[in-house]
Amino acid sequence: MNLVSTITGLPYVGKTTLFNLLTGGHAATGAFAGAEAETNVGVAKVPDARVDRLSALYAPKKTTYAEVTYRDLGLAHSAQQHQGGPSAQKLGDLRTSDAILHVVRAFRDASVPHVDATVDPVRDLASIELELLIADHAVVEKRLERIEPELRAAKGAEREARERERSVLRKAMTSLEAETPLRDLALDEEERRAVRGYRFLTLLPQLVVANVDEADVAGAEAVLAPLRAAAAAHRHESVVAVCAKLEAEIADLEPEEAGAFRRDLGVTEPALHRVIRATYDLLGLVSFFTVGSDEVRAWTIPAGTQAPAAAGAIHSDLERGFIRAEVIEWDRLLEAGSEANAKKRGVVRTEGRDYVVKDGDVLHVLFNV
Ligand SMILES: Nc1nc2c(ncn2[C@@H]2O[C@H](COP(=O)(O)OP(=O)(O)OP(=O)(O)O)[C@@H](O)[C@H]2O)c(=O)[nH]1
Ligand SMILES: [Mg+2]
Repeated sequence: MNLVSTITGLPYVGKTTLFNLLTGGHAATGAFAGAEAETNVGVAKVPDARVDRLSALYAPKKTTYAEVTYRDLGLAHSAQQHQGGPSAQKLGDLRTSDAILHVVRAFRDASVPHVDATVDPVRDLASIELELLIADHAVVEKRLERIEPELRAAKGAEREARERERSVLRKAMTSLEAETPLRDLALDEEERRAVRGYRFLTLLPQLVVANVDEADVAGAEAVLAPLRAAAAAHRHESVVAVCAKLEAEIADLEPEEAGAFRRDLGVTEPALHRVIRATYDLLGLVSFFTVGSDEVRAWTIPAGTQAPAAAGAIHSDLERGFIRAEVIEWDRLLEAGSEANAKKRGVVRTEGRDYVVKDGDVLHVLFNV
């Protein structure tokens, strides 16, 4: 699956700095750089030590990591008079995302201006959230008006579908009027389907990235506690801290120097890794692998996916003609040293259509079309 995560947030909070870090890009940064600019788009490889280890074992022609597409799209809030709120086009771009990566400024550095004069991450989080609530509210309001004449004209199954839609929209309206994002509504599968086409913004999972000061990277908890509390009030929302400026400096170093620098700071891994992993966790995604001398590759599926659908992530033929899958956990394969040896040891399992693929499984799909 091709995941799209959109980086958003107020002006000058470090969105483009983070975007460059995640995607290895070189988009222009600096306060005011992106306020009116185009949306940057780039791809991040999902770092995965398991892929590295499997690749070392197979020495394949090609090693393919999972990927996440990141977009960098700034939003102003309505109270900023010179901006007049987010444009319809930007909101439209946001609607086609799988997740929102909301950057909030926690760094104090007075040399970078703040649109609301003071540094207050919890306030900023709420102010962008409010723009998204307003945008969804406008969609629901318009649709509720139009659905009435449609309902009067509709019959049978069509009428039932419209009635279901109206009932979900009314629930959504109540939620939005209480300034509660739609992801907090416990919609069942049928209700979700009824409103899927509207691509509500507050239905998207949200990863909050607190861009902290250099001084706070090792002990970011004090800065994070109020943000975590704000995020914990909602479903499908979580918080990670990074210091984008520092990470950008480290990214320019040679790997050895970078490692030593990180150790001095007490940071164990690049922010990139934590941000991407948090995105996966938030979206409930897992990885499985395929291996061979041609290619070692990671594939992304929602947790709980059964073997045929997982095979379909590789190719639709594999889903259509699915017979069975040979499965082994990635670390057991490494222990065994080869598939042949793993089979001899009896650690390769044969699984059928009902098997739920686990994070870290190595799959070999047998199929017939
Ligand atoms: N001190 C400090 N400065 C930062 C940090 N992250 C970004 N900056 C600075 O803040 C300014 C804005 O950074 P950008 O990455 O361009 O922010 P942006 O959100 O993309 O800004 P616009 O696109 O213009 O809205 C730049 O001068 C960055 O160097 C940080 O963690 N600490
Ligand atoms: Mg920018």
